[in-house]
Amino acid sequence: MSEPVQTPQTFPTRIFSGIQPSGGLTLGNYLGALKRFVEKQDEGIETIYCLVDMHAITVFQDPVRLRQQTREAAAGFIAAGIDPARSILFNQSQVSAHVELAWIFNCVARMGWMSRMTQFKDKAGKNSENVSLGLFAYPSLMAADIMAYKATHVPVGEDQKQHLELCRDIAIKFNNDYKVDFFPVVEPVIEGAATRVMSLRDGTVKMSKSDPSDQSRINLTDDADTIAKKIRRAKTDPEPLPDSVEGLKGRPEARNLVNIYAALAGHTPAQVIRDFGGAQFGTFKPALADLAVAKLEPITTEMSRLMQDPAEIDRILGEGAVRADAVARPIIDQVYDILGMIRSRQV
Ligand code: AQP
Repeated sequence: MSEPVQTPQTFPTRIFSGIQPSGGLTLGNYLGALKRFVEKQDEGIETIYCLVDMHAITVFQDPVRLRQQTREAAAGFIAAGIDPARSILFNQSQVSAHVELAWIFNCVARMGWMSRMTQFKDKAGKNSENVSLGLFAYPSLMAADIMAYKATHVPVGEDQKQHLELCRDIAIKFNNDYKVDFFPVVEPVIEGAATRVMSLRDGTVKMSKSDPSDQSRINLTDDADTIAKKIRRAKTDPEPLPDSVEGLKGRPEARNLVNIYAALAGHTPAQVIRDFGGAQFGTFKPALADLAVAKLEPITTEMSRLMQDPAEIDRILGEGAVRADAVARPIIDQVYDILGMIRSRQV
Protein backbone atom coordinates (compact mmCIF):
# COMPACT_ATOMS: atom_id res chain seq x y z
CA MET A 1 0.00 0.00 0.00
CA SER A 2 2.82 2.45 0.88
CA GLU A 3 4.08 4.52 -2.03
CA PRO A 4 7.71 5.62 -2.01
CA VAL A 5 8.23 8.75 0.04
CA GLN A 6 8.07 11.60 -2.46
CA THR A 7 8.46 14.56 -0.19
CA PRO A 8 11.70 15.51 1.50
CA GLN A 9 11.46 15.47 5.30
CA THR A 10 12.00 19.14 5.96
CA PHE A 11 9.83 19.22 9.04
CA PRO A 12 11.18 19.87 12.52
CA THR A 13 11.10 16.85 14.83
CA ARG A 14 7.88 16.80 16.80
CA ILE A 15 6.53 13.83 18.74
CA PHE A 16 2.82 13.10 19.05
CA SER A 17 1.16 10.09 20.61
CA GLY A 18 -1.97 9.15 22.49
CA ILE A 19 -3.67 6.55 24.61
CA GLN A 20 -7.38 5.79 24.80
CA PRO A 21 -9.00 6.33 28.19
CA SER A 22 -11.13 3.27 27.47
CA GLY A 23 -10.13 1.59 30.74
CA GLY A 24 -7.31 1.77 33.25
CA LEU A 25 -3.76 1.92 31.88
CA THR A 26 -2.02 -1.44 31.65
CA LEU A 27 1.58 -2.58 31.85
CA GLY A 28 1.32 -2.91 28.03
CA ASN A 29 0.42 0.76 27.66
CA TYR A 30 3.20 1.66 30.08
CA LEU A 31 6.04 -0.34 28.51
CA GLY A 32 4.89 -0.02 24.89
CA ALA A 33 4.00 3.67 25.00
CA LEU A 34 4.07 5.72 28.20
CA LYS A 35 7.63 4.86 29.23
CA ARG A 36 8.78 5.84 25.72
CA PHE A 37 6.77 9.09 25.93
CA VAL A 38 8.72 10.08 29.04
CA GLU A 39 12.07 9.19 27.44
CA LYS A 40 11.30 11.35 24.40
CA GLN A 41 10.27 14.25 26.61
CA ASP A 42 13.47 13.86 28.62
CA GLU A 43 15.55 13.91 25.43
CA GLY A 44 14.32 17.51 25.03
CA ILE A 45 12.24 16.83 21.90
CA GLU A 46 8.95 18.75 21.48
CA THR A 47 6.32 16.31 22.74
CA ILE A 48 2.52 16.41 22.50
CA TYR A 49 0.55 13.70 24.32
CA CYS A 50 -3.16 13.16 24.16
CA LEU A 51 -5.83 11.13 25.92
CA VAL A 52 -7.85 10.17 22.91
CA ASP A 53 -11.38 10.22 24.30
CA MET A 54 -12.92 10.56 20.82
CA HIS A 55 -11.24 7.28 19.90
CA ALA A 56 -12.50 5.68 23.11
CA ILE A 57 -16.16 6.27 22.16
CA THR A 58 -15.81 4.18 19.00
CA VAL A 59 -16.86 1.50 21.49
CA PHE A 60 -19.61 2.54 23.95
CA GLN A 61 -18.25 4.16 27.11
CA ASP A 62 -20.25 4.87 30.21
CA PRO A 63 -20.01 8.69 30.59
CA VAL A 64 -19.25 8.63 34.31
CA ARG A 65 -16.51 6.05 33.85
CA LEU A 66 -15.07 7.79 30.80
CA ARG A 67 -14.58 11.00 32.81
CA GLN A 68 -12.99 9.03 35.64
CA GLN A 69 -10.76 7.02 33.29
CA THR A 70 -9.61 10.14 31.48
CA ARG A 71 -8.55 11.76 34.75
CA GLU A 72 -6.94 8.54 35.89
CA ALA A 73 -4.99 8.23 32.63
CA ALA A 74 -3.84 11.85 32.97
CA ALA A 75 -2.71 11.09 36.51
CA GLY A 76 -0.91 8.00 35.18
CA PHE A 77 0.95 10.06 32.58
CA ILE A 78 2.07 12.60 35.16
CA ALA A 79 2.96 9.97 37.75
CA ALA A 80 5.04 8.12 35.13
CA GLY A 81 7.06 11.27 34.46
CA ILE A 82 5.21 13.40 31.91
CA ASP A 83 5.75 16.99 32.97
CA PRO A 84 2.86 19.17 31.75
CA ALA A 85 5.24 22.13 31.61
CA ARG A 86 7.59 20.36 29.17
CA SER A 87 5.06 18.24 27.24
CA ILE A 88 1.64 19.31 26.04
CA LEU A 89 -0.86 17.00 27.78
CA PHE A 90 -4.57 17.23 27.00
CA ASN A 91 -7.67 15.26 26.07
CA GLN A 92 -8.59 15.07 22.41
CA SER A 93 -12.20 16.31 22.55
CA GLN A 94 -11.03 19.73 23.81
CA VAL A 95 -9.24 20.44 20.52
CA SER A 96 -11.64 20.38 17.57
CA ALA A 97 -8.83 20.31 14.98
CA HIS A 98 -8.69 16.51 15.43
CA VAL A 99 -12.23 15.82 14.25
CA GLU A 100 -12.13 18.51 11.58
CA LEU A 101 -9.05 16.98 9.98
CA ALA A 102 -10.41 13.46 10.50
CA TRP A 103 -13.37 14.28 8.26
CA ILE A 104 -11.04 15.61 5.58
CA PHE A 105 -8.92 12.46 5.88
CA ASN A 106 -12.08 10.33 5.60
CA CYS A 107 -12.39 11.90 2.16
CA VAL A 108 -8.74 11.15 1.30
CA ALA A 109 -8.44 7.59 2.68
CA ARG A 110 -9.76 4.79 0.47
CA MET A 111 -12.27 2.16 1.61
CA GLY A 112 -9.88 -0.58 0.50
CA TRP A 113 -7.11 0.76 2.74
CA MET A 114 -9.38 0.96 5.76
CA SER A 115 -10.87 -2.47 5.25
CA ARG A 116 -7.39 -4.04 5.44
CA MET A 117 -6.82 -2.77 9.00
CA THR A 118 -6.29 -5.82 11.19
CA GLN A 119 -7.23 -4.00 14.42
CA PHE A 120 -10.69 -3.30 12.98
CA LYS A 121 -11.04 -6.92 11.95
CA ASP A 122 -9.93 -8.09 15.41
CA LYS A 123 -12.21 -5.71 17.29
CA ALA A 124 -15.23 -6.18 15.01
CA GLY A 125 -14.79 -9.95 14.86
CA LYS A 126 -17.77 -11.66 13.32
CA ASN A 127 -19.94 -8.69 14.24
CA SER A 128 -18.69 -6.18 11.65
CA GLU A 129 -22.24 -5.19 10.54
CA ASN A 130 -23.04 -4.12 14.06
CA VAL A 131 -20.01 -2.10 15.17
CA SER A 132 -19.86 1.68 14.94
CA LEU A 133 -18.86 3.51 11.79
CA GLY A 134 -16.40 5.32 14.07
CA LEU A 135 -14.56 2.07 14.75
CA PHE A 136 -14.04 1.60 11.01
CA ALA A 137 -12.84 5.21 10.63
CA TYR A 138 -10.61 5.00 13.75
CA PRO A 139 -7.28 5.06 11.80
CA SER A 140 -8.36 8.15 9.90
CA LEU A 141 -8.92 10.02 13.19
CA MET A 142 -5.55 8.71 14.37
CA ALA A 143 -3.88 10.11 11.24
CA ALA A 144 -5.62 13.43 11.93
CA ASP A 145 -4.38 13.44 15.54
CA ILE A 146 -0.82 13.23 14.26
CA MET A 147 -1.07 15.46 11.22
CA ALA A 148 -2.96 18.24 13.03
CA TYR A 149 0.44 18.95 14.59
CA LYS A 150 2.57 17.92 11.60
CA ALA A 151 4.21 15.49 13.99
CA THR A 152 7.16 13.64 12.50
CA HIS A 153 7.59 10.79 15.00
CA VAL A 154 5.07 8.67 16.88
CA PRO A 155 6.13 6.36 19.72
CA VAL A 156 3.72 3.40 19.81
CA GLY A 157 3.50 -0.30 20.54
CA GLU A 158 3.88 -2.83 17.73
CA ASP A 159 0.08 -3.15 17.33
CA GLN A 160 -0.17 0.39 15.95
CA LYS A 161 2.35 -0.09 13.12
CA GLN A 162 -0.28 -0.70 10.45
CA HIS A 163 -2.25 2.39 11.48
CA LEU A 164 0.89 4.48 11.14
CA GLU A 165 1.51 3.09 7.67
CA LEU A 166 -2.00 4.20 6.80
CA CYS A 167 -1.22 7.64 8.22
CA ARG A 168 1.76 7.83 5.87
CA ASP A 169 -0.44 6.82 2.93
CA ILE A 170 -3.03 9.46 3.77
CA ALA A 171 -0.37 12.19 4.09
CA ILE A 172 1.25 11.18 0.78
CA LYS A 173 -2.09 11.04 -1.04
CA PHE A 174 -3.13 14.44 0.36
CA ASN A 175 0.20 15.95 -0.73
CA ASN A 176 -0.09 14.38 -4.19
CA ASP A 177 -3.80 15.17 -4.73
CA TYR A 178 -3.36 18.84 -3.83
CA LYS A 179 0.17 19.13 -5.26
CA VAL A 180 1.64 20.39 -2.00
CA ASP A 181 4.47 19.39 0.29
CA PHE A 182 2.32 20.02 3.32
CA PHE A 183 2.18 16.99 5.57
CA PRO A 184 5.28 15.15 6.81
CA VAL A 185 5.57 11.42 6.29
CA VAL A 186 5.56 10.17 9.84
CA GLU A 187 8.07 7.73 11.34
CA PRO A 188 6.80 5.13 13.82
CA VAL A 189 9.04 4.81 16.89
CA ILE A 190 8.66 1.21 18.05
CA GLU A 191 11.50 0.60 20.49
CA GLY A 192 12.46 -1.43 23.51
CA ALA A 193 12.13 -5.00 24.74
CA ALA A 194 8.36 -4.86 25.23
CA THR A 195 6.80 -3.37 22.11
CA ARG A 196 4.09 -6.03 22.38
CA VAL A 197 3.32 -7.10 25.93
CA MET A 198 1.14 -10.20 25.91
CA SER A 199 -1.68 -11.33 28.17
CA LEU A 200 -0.60 -13.06 31.38
CA ARG A 201 -3.21 -15.75 30.64
CA ASP A 202 -2.30 -16.38 26.99
CA GLY A 203 1.06 -15.48 25.51
CA THR A 204 -0.39 -15.30 22.01
CA VAL A 205 -2.79 -12.39 22.60
CA LYS A 206 -1.97 -8.79 23.43
CA MET A 207 -2.35 -7.51 26.99
CA SER A 208 -5.31 -5.17 26.69
CA LYS A 209 -7.28 -2.91 29.00
CA SER A 210 -10.56 -4.20 27.56
CA ASP A 211 -9.79 -7.92 28.06
CA PRO A 212 -12.67 -9.30 30.18
CA SER A 213 -10.17 -11.07 32.47
CA ASP A 214 -8.48 -8.76 34.96
CA GLN A 215 -5.94 -11.56 35.58
CA SER A 216 -4.71 -11.12 31.99
CA ARG A 217 -3.15 -7.74 32.72
CA ILE A 218 -1.34 -5.63 35.26
CA ASN A 219 -3.12 -2.34 35.78
CA LEU A 220 -1.19 0.75 36.81
CA THR A 221 -3.66 1.00 39.69
CA ASP A 222 -2.90 -2.51 41.04
CA ASP A 223 -1.31 -2.59 44.49
CA ALA A 224 1.92 -4.48 45.22
CA ASP A 225 0.10 -7.56 46.43
CA THR A 226 -2.11 -7.79 43.36
CA ILE A 227 0.86 -7.33 41.01
CA ALA A 228 2.79 -10.09 42.76
CA LYS A 229 -0.23 -12.44 42.72
CA LYS A 230 -0.92 -11.87 39.03
CA ILE A 231 2.71 -12.59 38.13
CA ARG A 232 2.80 -15.69 40.33
CA ARG A 233 -0.35 -16.98 38.60
CA ALA A 234 0.77 -16.02 35.09
CA LYS A 235 0.50 -18.91 32.65
CA THR A 236 3.82 -20.59 31.87
CA ASP A 237 5.05 -23.93 30.53
CA PRO A 238 6.76 -26.52 32.75
CA GLU A 239 10.29 -26.06 31.32
CA PRO A 240 12.99 -23.93 33.00
CA LEU A 241 14.11 -20.76 31.20
CA PRO A 242 16.39 -21.59 28.27
CA ASP A 243 20.11 -20.77 28.07
CA SER A 244 19.68 -18.55 25.01
CA VAL A 245 17.07 -16.16 23.61
CA GLU A 246 16.59 -18.54 20.66
CA GLY A 247 15.33 -21.11 23.16
CA LEU A 248 12.28 -18.88 23.79
CA LYS A 249 11.00 -19.72 20.30
CA GLY A 250 7.63 -21.47 20.52
CA ARG A 251 7.31 -20.51 24.21
CA PRO A 252 5.14 -17.36 24.08
CA GLU A 253 4.44 -17.11 27.80
CA ALA A 254 8.10 -17.52 28.77
CA ARG A 255 9.15 -15.02 26.12
CA ASN A 256 6.56 -12.54 27.39
CA LEU A 257 7.77 -12.67 30.98
CA VAL A 258 11.40 -12.34 29.90
CA ASN A 259 10.53 -9.34 27.72
CA ILE A 260 8.60 -7.71 30.56
CA TYR A 261 11.55 -8.23 32.91
CA ALA A 262 13.95 -6.80 30.32
CA ALA A 263 11.81 -3.73 29.65
CA LEU A 264 11.29 -2.99 33.34
CA ALA A 265 14.99 -3.46 34.14
CA GLY A 266 16.18 -1.53 31.08
CA HIS A 267 18.06 -4.64 29.85
CA THR A 268 17.91 -6.68 26.68
CA PRO A 269 16.18 -10.08 26.76
CA ALA A 270 19.65 -11.62 26.21
CA GLN A 271 20.89 -10.04 29.45
CA VAL A 272 17.89 -11.46 31.31
CA ILE A 273 18.61 -14.92 29.92
CA ARG A 274 22.25 -14.53 30.94
CA ASP A 275 21.06 -13.94 34.53
CA PHE A 276 18.18 -16.44 34.65
CA GLY A 277 18.96 -19.08 31.98
CA GLY A 278 18.21 -22.52 33.44
CA ALA A 279 16.11 -21.08 36.30
CA GLN A 280 12.68 -22.48 37.09
CA PHE A 281 9.68 -20.14 37.02
CA GLY A 282 9.49 -20.64 40.77
CA THR A 283 12.68 -18.56 40.94
CA PHE A 284 12.09 -16.21 38.03
CA LYS A 285 8.51 -15.17 38.82
CA PRO A 286 9.27 -13.81 42.33
CA ALA A 287 12.23 -11.86 40.91
CA LEU A 288 9.95 -10.43 38.22
CA ALA A 289 7.25 -9.63 40.78
CA ASP A 290 9.79 -7.76 42.97
CA LEU A 291 11.04 -5.79 39.99
CA ALA A 292 7.53 -4.96 38.77
CA VAL A 293 6.46 -3.78 42.22
CA ALA A 294 9.64 -1.70 42.64
CA LYS A 295 9.06 0.02 39.28
CA LEU A 296 5.28 0.38 39.37
CA GLU A 297 4.47 1.08 43.01
CA PRO A 298 5.85 4.65 43.00
CA ILE A 299 3.71 5.38 39.92
CA THR A 300 0.59 3.88 41.51
CA THR A 301 1.14 5.82 44.73
CA GLU A 302 1.65 9.09 42.90
CA MET A 303 -1.41 8.41 40.71
CA SER A 304 -3.67 7.99 43.72
CA ARG A 305 -2.25 11.18 45.25
CA LEU A 306 -2.99 13.10 42.04
CA MET A 307 -6.49 11.60 41.84
CA GLN A 308 -7.31 13.30 45.15
CA ASP A 309 -7.53 16.57 43.23
CA PRO A 310 -9.57 16.04 40.04
CA ALA A 311 -9.98 19.81 39.54
CA GLU A 312 -6.22 20.17 39.24
CA ILE A 313 -6.11 17.38 36.64
CA ASP A 314 -8.87 19.10 34.67
CA ARG A 315 -6.95 22.36 34.88
CA ILE A 316 -3.79 20.72 33.51
CA LEU A 317 -5.75 19.15 30.64
CA GLY A 318 -7.47 22.45 29.86
CA GLU A 319 -4.18 24.31 29.80
CA GLY A 320 -2.68 21.63 27.57
CA ALA A 321 -5.65 21.89 25.22
CA VAL A 322 -5.13 25.64 24.81
CA ARG A 323 -1.47 25.04 23.93
CA ALA A 324 -2.35 22.18 21.57
CA ASP A 325 -4.97 24.30 19.85
CA ALA A 326 -2.42 27.07 19.31
CA VAL A 327 -0.24 24.61 17.36
CA ALA A 328 -3.03 22.87 15.44
CA ARG A 329 -5.31 25.79 14.49
CA PRO A 330 -2.96 27.50 12.01
CA ILE A 331 -2.25 24.10 10.41
CA ILE A 332 -5.98 23.34 9.99
CA ASP A 333 -6.61 26.83 8.60
CA GLN A 334 -3.95 26.18 5.96
CA VAL A 335 -5.57 22.82 5.16
CA TYR A 336 -8.93 24.54 4.51
CA ASP A 337 -7.14 27.00 2.28
CA ILE A 338 -5.44 24.19 0.32
CA LEU A 339 -8.85 22.51 -0.12
CA GLY A 340 -10.37 25.73 -1.54
CA MET A 341 -12.81 26.36 1.27
CA ILE A 342 -13.95 29.93 1.92
CA ARG A 343 -13.01 31.12 5.40
CA SER A 344 -14.53 34.63 5.58
CA ARG A 345 -16.29 34.49 8.95
CA GLN A 346 -15.29 37.39 11.16
CA VAL A 347 -14.70 36.56 14.80
N1 AQP B 1 0.04 -4.98 25.07
C1 AQP B 1 0.70 -3.93 24.62
N2 AQP B 1 2.03 -3.97 24.44
C2 AQP B 1 2.72 -2.88 23.99
N3 AQP B 1 2.11 -1.71 23.69
C3 AQP B 1 0.78 -1.64 23.86
N4 AQP B 1 -0.11 -0.63 23.67
C4 AQP B 1 -1.35 -1.07 23.99
N5 AQP B 1 -1.30 -2.33 24.40
C5 AQP B 1 0.00 -2.72 24.33
C6 AQP B 1 0.27 0.68 23.18
O1 AQP B 1 -0.34 1.64 24.03
C7 AQP B 1 -0.68 2.78 23.25
C8 AQP B 1 -2.09 3.15 23.50
O2 AQP B 1 -2.97 2.15 23.06
P1 AQP B 1 -4.52 2.48 23.06
O3 AQP B 1 -5.00 2.55 24.43
O4 AQP B 1 -4.78 3.69 22.30
O5 AQP B 1 -5.17 1.34 22.25
P2 AQP B 1 -4.89 -0.16 22.18
O6 AQP B 1 -3.62 -0.41 21.47
O7 AQP B 1 -6.11 -0.75 21.55
O8 AQP B 1 -4.73 -0.59 23.70
P3 AQP B 1 -5.59 -1.57 24.52
O9 AQP B 1 -5.04 -1.61 25.91
O10 AQP B 1 -5.68 -2.88 23.80
O11 AQP B 1 -6.98 -0.84 24.56
P4 AQP B 1 -8.41 -1.38 24.22
O12 AQP B 1 -8.52 -2.66 25.01
O13 AQP B 1 -9.36 -0.31 24.69
O14 AQP B 1 -8.47 -1.60 22.76
C9 AQP B 1 -0.41 2.42 21.78
O15 AQP B 1 0.84 2.98 21.42
C10 AQP B 1 -0.32 0.93 21.81
O16 AQP B 1 0.54 0.44 20.80
